[in-house]
Amino acid sequence: MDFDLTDEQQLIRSTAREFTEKEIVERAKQNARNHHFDLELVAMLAQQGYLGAIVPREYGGAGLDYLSYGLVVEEIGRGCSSVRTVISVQTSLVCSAILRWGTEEQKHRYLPRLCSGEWLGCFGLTEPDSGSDAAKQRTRARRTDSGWVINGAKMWISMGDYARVALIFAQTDPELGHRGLGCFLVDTDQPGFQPSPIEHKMGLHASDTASIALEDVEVGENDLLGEIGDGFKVAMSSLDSGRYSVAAGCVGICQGCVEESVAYATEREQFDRPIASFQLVQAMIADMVLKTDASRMLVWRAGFLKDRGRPNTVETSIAKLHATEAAVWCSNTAIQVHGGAGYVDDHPVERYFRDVRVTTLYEGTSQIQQLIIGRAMTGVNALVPS
Ligand code: COS
Repeated sequence: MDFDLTDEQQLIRSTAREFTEKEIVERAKQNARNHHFDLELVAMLAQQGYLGAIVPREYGGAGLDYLSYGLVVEEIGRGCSSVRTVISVQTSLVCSAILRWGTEEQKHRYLPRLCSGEWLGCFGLTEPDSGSDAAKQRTRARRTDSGWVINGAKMWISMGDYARVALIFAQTDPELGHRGLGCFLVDTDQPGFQPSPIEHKMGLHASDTASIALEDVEVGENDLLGEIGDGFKVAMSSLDSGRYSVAAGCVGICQGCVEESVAYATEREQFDRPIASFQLVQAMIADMVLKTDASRMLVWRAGFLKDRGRPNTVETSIAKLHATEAAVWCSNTAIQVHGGAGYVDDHPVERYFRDVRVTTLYEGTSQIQQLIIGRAMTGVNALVPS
């Protein structure tokens, strides 16, 4: 087993770290304070090649392997989860779906625009009444002479207010259950597509989150991704990539917690000595390191499997479950190390704590990941009544 990164991967990681230090860290605090979705920064991400990192070069992407993509996401995630969210949604949820399920025409139409940042995309799966049970879509797509008309509502959609193209999942025939779902490439520039920002979130203040009303939204014949009936698989395969990206971002938060806690504990003095000299403080830091390393190894394993085209849904769920829970723990503990100083946004740990909370909820709750892992281990599906 080889734990060494290649020279190229090391360069990709150090470049992402430098970019994060130079462009993201300071803006993160101000953007969070001002609840500002920073389009200038989004353009910089595109210029770095981070908006379509795993998309092959022929479609305008950076052509990175998954492990390298994970390294980039970890570094950006250490700087700012709101910025990391842009990368995760654009790359993992939107681009990866088009890459895997799109026709050549769809790939050439959408991927270069998404990778260059000319267009933002969003992933319209969750609904007010359909969260963990993603197959129970109430949004309906009805056939017309020229394509489809969609009516319904979506909820908790990252970048929903800014997206130029939306992947909208909709039911075409309720009798068919998840096999009736379709995934539609929706042009958001039409009156029936009505996003509104969701206010008063606990964290991710610099990220856009929308609810979307869909009223007679028109979709052309050629704007279906895959076939009718593929919709659920499109969603699940995109989430395999999205959960990986969230997990990698959470490794970045864990790493940030370690670095910030070490810096603070070695500088801050109490009882006439640095608080780092107290065993109980060292124990907190040691446990953070433990959780960071374990999470990173799980993310790398999932990336390794993805790069070899091997099944990885369960391993991705393990990485997502572990890394998100670890990041919640680490950010809470990092505040403990900082004491009162960690309760205001002078130090990033305050923002880590608020931003990370959603990661055990979105892209599949921790309980959904446990059920995916439990089903794979036991062969028993706890989601269907016995
Ligand atoms: N990739 C491709 N296809 C997949 C897949 C994957 N990772 N996982 C499942 N499928 C396919 C299955 O093979 C099955 O295909 P068939 O219809 O041919 O049999 C189909 O999808 C249904 O799969 P499954 O039986 O696992 O579906 P369930 O209804 O049991 O759903 C869970 C399972 C709970 C795992 C799913 O609903 C889920 O992930 N929920 C959470 C949703 C979520 O994360 N939402 C947050 C969105 S925020 S962006």
